[in-house]
Amino acid sequence: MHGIEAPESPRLTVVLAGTSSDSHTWNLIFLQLLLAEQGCGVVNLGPCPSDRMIVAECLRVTPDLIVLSSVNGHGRVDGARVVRLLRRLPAMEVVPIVIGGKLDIAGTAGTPPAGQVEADGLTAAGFTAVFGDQDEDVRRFTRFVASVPARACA
Ligand code: B12
Repeated sequence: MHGIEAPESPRLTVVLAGTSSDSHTWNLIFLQLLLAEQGCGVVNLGPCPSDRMIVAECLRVTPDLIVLSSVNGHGRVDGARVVRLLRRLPAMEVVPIVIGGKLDIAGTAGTPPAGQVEADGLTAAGFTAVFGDQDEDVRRFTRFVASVPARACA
């Protein structure tokens, strides 16, 4: 996806993606703008990227942060699968990887306490942090992004 101004010297490089089954797009535009506002350069893989594409782009870009977004409610399954693939790679062992949005089809959205089971499952699969779809989740995400250090070798 193109057309959103990136900062000239990004503080962080972020790979942003939907999940393989998820065709929702405005969530990704929203997150790209939010991340750009925080001084991040964003490689937006768009909706429905295959797991293979996410893995290949993360290896190519070597981002400071990977952000997955789920809106169709399958993030709990699709996200867990792709984070396990990423965490198997030595280059992706310690990179912060987060997921947020609507993580299940019941609308519990990963927000504790209602979404604690989803959040715990996704953290156990390898995510550094899990966010729901509420305004408070977006605020928490913004604080999280501000706390991520750029890689020392960048
Ligand atoms: C537009 C839309 C579509 C369009 C998408 C077009 C496009 N190119 O984007 C189309 C028609 C394709 C579509 C299809 C489907 N949709 Co739809 N869709 C919507 C709708 C109306 C708006 C979504 C939107 O664009 N919102 C605007 C963006 C900016 O907000 P957002 O996506 O909600 O993202 C916010 C948060 O979720 C959060 N967030 C998201 N990701 C992340 C990540 C992080 C890290 C953080 C912190 C926060 C965060 O922040 C964002 C801003 O607040 C919603 C209902 C609604 N009013 O929300 C349903 C909705 C999302 N769709 C839904 C469903 C079920 C489907 C389908 C399965 C329907 C079907 N049976 O075919 C398919 C799924 C297709 C697929 N393969 O994914 C459900 C999801 C239910 C759930 N997950 O619990 C919703 C909620 C409708 C409903 N009430 O049932 N959809």
